[in-house]
Amino acid sequence: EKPPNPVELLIKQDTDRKASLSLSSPEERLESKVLVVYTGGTIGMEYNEQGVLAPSTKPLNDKIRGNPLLHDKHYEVKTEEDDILVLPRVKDKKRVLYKVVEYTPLLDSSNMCQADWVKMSNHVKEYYERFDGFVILHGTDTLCYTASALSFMLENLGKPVVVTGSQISIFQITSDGVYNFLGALIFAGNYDIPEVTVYFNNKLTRGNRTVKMSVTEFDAFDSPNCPLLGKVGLTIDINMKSIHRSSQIKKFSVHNELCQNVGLLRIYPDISKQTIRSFMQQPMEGVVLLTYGSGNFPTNRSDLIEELKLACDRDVIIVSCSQCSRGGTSGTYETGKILTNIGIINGHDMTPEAALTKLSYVLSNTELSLQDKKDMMAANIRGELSTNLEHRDEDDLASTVAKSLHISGDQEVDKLKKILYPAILQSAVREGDIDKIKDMQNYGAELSMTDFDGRNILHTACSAGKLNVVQYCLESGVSVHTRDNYNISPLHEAIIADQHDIIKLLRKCGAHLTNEPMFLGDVLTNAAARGMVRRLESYLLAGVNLNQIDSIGLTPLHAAITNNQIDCVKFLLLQQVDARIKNKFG
Ligand code: ASN
Repeated sequence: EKPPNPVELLIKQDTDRKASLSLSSPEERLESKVLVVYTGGTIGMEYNEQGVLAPSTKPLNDKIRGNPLLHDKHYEVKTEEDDILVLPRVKDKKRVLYKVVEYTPLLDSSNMCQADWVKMSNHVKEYYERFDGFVILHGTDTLCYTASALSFMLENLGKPVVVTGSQISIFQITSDGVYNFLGALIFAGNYDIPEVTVYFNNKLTRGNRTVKMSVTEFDAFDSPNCPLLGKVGLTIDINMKSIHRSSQIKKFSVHNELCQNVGLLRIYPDISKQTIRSFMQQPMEGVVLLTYGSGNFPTNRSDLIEELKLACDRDVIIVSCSQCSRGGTSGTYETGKILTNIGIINGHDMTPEAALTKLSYVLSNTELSLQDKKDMMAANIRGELSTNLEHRDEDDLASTVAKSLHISGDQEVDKLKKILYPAILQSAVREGDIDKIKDMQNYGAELSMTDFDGRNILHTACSAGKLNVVQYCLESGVSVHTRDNYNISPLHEAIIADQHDIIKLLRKCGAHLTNEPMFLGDVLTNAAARGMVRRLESYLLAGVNLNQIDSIGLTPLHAAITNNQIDCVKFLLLQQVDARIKNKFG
């Protein structure tokens, strides 16, 4: 074995945050990685010999590599990932490095089915820890079904998944594809939006709220019952309050079984009893009934009601959604009440695509009782529906302070909020004062807000060792994946502070380090050389391999032995024994 050189050990990178500050400005230093899953769609189509559009035989990767808007060939890539493309610099944003995985065959989205959603979900799972965000390039025709399905299948999602496509192929000069793709990459690589979203024509919408509105316009999608999550113009505006976040302390997982026995039935005047009867036949298990207006159904058709009741009695779950795009079912009319009376579920303002894919998802959860499944269909689980629950009225602290400072105008007050709220929140966090944090939420503060250093309150809670605040943050959906302007994540903070209970809690929520293995090797040998046993334990709890070699090929054990750090040697040897026992006996 190569003898370690103590001088080299000393000049290795330090464990504190200065170690990651080797370059000058944050923009130059910060990178994020996005995985692009190219499934097909017009974006990569060309006219074939029959004169109709079909997936092109030319690789999209080559087309992208040759487009200076989509690839900066001068940027020096240091990551260990292969086939990396680089987005040109966008001011104040992280440099987005991305990799494209291309499906064979590429599909016109009319050919997509459940098996394709499973394939996409599994791709996100496979690359989840190595990438910061995901873009799915998809045909527009069934894009809303896919986005809705993924929103349910990707459980406890903590990273952005942005679905996009185009109306005109990227192989044509007038294509909308380049800008849709660019925007999707920027959102996936830069923003704390841990949802399945759709980015199209400068708008970011929630996937399970999105509907295709136009066959011909670039502005093809909308989310009529949910505010935009983001908008691109001269500035990029994010609607932080509307972002849906998982509030469970659980790791990301994929639910990749779906029930196929579901259907959509649109009611129309004079629909026959036979139509309903045959539609409800076995093996049908779940039906989305598209009713009139606010969920209304003809009360003068007892023959139809009888058929629906028979289906409900056979445990078919029927969910009523409106045929109108704006608004939802509410049971305001006698003609609506009649459905709830026989056991039909109120689907509120779900889109037909969301309701159908949610039914598939819910029905495949075989461990749930029938009543649980019905309750889940009526509840909001991924931001897909709004119930009539009353709205919390916020006393706006910022407006009051603005008044006393003689500041007016929405933009100025917003600016004040961005300075004031994180500062007050951060001090409440340091004191471990959850009540104060809750007060701030009532004043309109968003817990996921970041300060000028890109840090959220989870960063502070971790470094200050406030376990109660960390727990509260995670239950409120604050992301464990946000890296500040120095590339530090909350998990990294907890490691530097040797807060073992916090590290364990963060890990339960899927937190992981994103540093290249060699960098971690340097940090580990450095800690071992200095006798920092507790630090080594912190890294172990964070999921790091303690046998990782550093940039000169040494393991932490080498470093501990050379530097006579007996406690570290003991600890590292014990870990190796433990690992062997685990390997042998499971
Ligand atoms: N037929 C195409 C598709 O859905 C439409 C498009 O992508 N604009 O794949």
